[in-house]
Amino acid sequence: MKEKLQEIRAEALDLLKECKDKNELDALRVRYLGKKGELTALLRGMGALSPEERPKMGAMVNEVRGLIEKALEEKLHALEAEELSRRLAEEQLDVTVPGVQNRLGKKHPLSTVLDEIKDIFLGMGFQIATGPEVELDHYNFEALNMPKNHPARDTQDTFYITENILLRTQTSPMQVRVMEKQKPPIKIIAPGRVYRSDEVDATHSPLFHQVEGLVVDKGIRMSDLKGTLELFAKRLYGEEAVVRFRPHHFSFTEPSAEMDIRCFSCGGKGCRLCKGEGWIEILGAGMVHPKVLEGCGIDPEVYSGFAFGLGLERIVMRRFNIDDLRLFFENDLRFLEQF
Ligand code: 2NM
Repeated sequence: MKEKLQEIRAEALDLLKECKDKNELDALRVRYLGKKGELTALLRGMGALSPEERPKMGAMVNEVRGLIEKALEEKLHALEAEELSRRLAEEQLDVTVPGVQNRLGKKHPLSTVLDEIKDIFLGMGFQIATGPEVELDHYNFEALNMPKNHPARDTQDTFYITENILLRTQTSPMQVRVMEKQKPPIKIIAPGRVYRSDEVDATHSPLFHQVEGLVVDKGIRMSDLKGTLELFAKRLYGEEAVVRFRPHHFSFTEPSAEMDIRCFSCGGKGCRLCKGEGWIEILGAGMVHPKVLEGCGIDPEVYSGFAFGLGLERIVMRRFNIDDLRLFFENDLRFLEQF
């Protein structure tokens, strides 16, 4: 029996040395230490021994069991260490290899100036309203005091989708939507894309951008319009900017005006930029027509307001000396990278 025990011990330790993975290791554990394992079988056979020999033999079996357990444990650690270093070698990362360089994009010049304009009005307490580019005739024309057959409609070269659905020709429909939903005080700008069926050339595009503004409250007067828009011009063009207002006509405002700034290129003497005028038109504006307020559910006897609208492209073209509006929409990197 002693010999058998030594045999098992030698064999188990030999096999353990050869063992290559955890599965083999588990199989060995079962074979030697399991319930039906070889050591257990040996213990069962102890009934045949004399009472004096039994404890000695028991102690020897337990010693061998301990040895095998210890060897199993060590082998397990060795296998795990081997596995770890194999994976570390396999998954090695060279953190010094340079990364893939992504080319950094640039802000579109229209966005640069639009963001400036938004910041100026946000700073004056305006909120920004945006809405659909596909509009109902009602919002684009009817509610702005331009009923069907109104002559002002002809000047807008509208893209119609159906008789009553169109691409907005201005962002004022957004202001009508706000007036219908919200009680005064209202103080918003509506920036966004607008569409007109123009022939494309250096100064015309079927898609361009407007920023319109609207202020409605009790006691809003023409002087509020003038003060707000002059402040806007000074923020956009610098404190030295000089503005003037000329009478004009829009169906949705009464009275109406256009605001010019003194030419920043020639100082008012007349040059190529201002076409000899000495002044450059910046925006249109006026006191919101009582019919427009009324149509939106705002009592013109209680409230009054002013509104204005400007074309973004023309302002950006003058700012950066861009002579062809088509450049904004062609996505030519040679153009876009200059800003
Ligand atoms: C302009 C010029 C003058 C304008 C009017 C309105 C509204 F909705 F309140 F009636 N929104 N925008 C307006 C007024 C737009 O663009 C040159």
